[in-house]
Amino acid sequence: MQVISTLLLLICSSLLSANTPLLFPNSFLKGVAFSVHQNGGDLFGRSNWSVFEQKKTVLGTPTVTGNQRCNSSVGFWQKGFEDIALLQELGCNSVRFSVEWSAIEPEPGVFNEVVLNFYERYCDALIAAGIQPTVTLHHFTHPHWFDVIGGFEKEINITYFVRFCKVVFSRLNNKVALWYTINEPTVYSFMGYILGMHSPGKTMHFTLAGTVLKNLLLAHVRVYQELKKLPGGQQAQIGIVHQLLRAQAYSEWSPFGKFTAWFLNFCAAHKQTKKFLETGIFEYKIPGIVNVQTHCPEAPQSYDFIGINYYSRVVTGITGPTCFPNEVMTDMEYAIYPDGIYNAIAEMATLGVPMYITENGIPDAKDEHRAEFIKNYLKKVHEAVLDGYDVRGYFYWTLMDNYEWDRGFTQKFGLYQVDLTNLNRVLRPGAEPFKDHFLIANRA
Ligand code: GCO
Repeated sequence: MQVISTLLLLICSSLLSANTPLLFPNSFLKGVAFSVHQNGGDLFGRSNWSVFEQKKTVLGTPTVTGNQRCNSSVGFWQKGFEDIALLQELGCNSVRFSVEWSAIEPEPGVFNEVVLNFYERYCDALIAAGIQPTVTLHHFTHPHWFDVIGGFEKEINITYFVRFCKVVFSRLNNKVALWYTINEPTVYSFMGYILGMHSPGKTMHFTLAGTVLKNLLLAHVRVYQELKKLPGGQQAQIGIVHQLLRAQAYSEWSPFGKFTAWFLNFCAAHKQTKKFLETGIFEYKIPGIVNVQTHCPEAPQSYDFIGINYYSRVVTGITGPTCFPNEVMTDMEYAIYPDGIYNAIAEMATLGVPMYITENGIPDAKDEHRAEFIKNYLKKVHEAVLDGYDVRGYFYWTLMDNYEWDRGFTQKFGLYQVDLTNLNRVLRPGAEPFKDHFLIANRA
């Protein structure tokens, strides 16, 4: 069956010219991704990020650009239900969002029924609108009380995360198509413990960075195992979301560029994470500086799929991140690099499970390059599907402009532009290829 539908798709696609819509298989998930903290802020002011954004960096500057506060961000808790119409307008058949641990369990062991009920109703409303919910259990935020007892710095604390996940899973499982345990463990560890730019803002703590990454990966395995034992667990699709980030030197002749690329590759820990998922062996070491290791034999059997977050590569020049000639830079430190998404898919395919692009997007305040970005990246994803890679969905980051962590509201990733004075959402022209160029076969 799979072969026949791929062949049909291949024939249809080759008959279509470059400007006609890309046709994806009818079971393909077309969605957008967001995290509830980034879109709705901290409901009770009890999360790690509410504490972090009040702090100063090691240089004494505010932790968030312009000393901005997330507050209620772009109003998810108030407008989430009406925003479902925006998903429909884009032609989404799925969405990826997170559950907010600090709102659901504001005190250890005390679960907030109103918030759990909100999520239940939100999932029901999505399903009624023809949109399959997919849920991230940890997307950078958690209750401040969890940090007070050491957060993911202590392996023993994994048990609190497991308890939270079990409560959420038991409430929502029959409504959720995909469960993502943890969003980007590598980014959490790198940004939080080496660069100090994300919560908890610790800088150059290599051993803690390795320990936290190890514990997040172990937490993923534990959550997977525990959820599988619950009613509905065997049928549930549970995976992890990994940011596939690679750095490369602009010039082979620049020792600085080469060193920075090596350093970034070590800290962004793609290799270490992939090896853990493949073999269960975790090794995070630089002789004389850091040595964190573990072996978890169950890891290779602990994911039903892999979520891939892919934006671009980092090119290290003499004065900082740069791009190659003829490449176009985005508003952040990376260029538009569509070939990279194909390579990422090909590389992660060796894990032997279905793949979902769980994030891909462009910060582009002027909306100059968004259409080109989406078109070219989607083309590569489509090519990968035609080449037989088992990619089952694509989620654009993100639905609307939101709070971009340490950068506050300065980065504009949204398909919808948000006016921060009145929270009006307006579809950007650059969203067109996502809306009209990316079609699911049975809708064509
Ligand atoms: C991440 C997160 C998102 C970001 C997005 C844009 O990769 O840091 O998953 O929360 O907002 O990637 O940078």
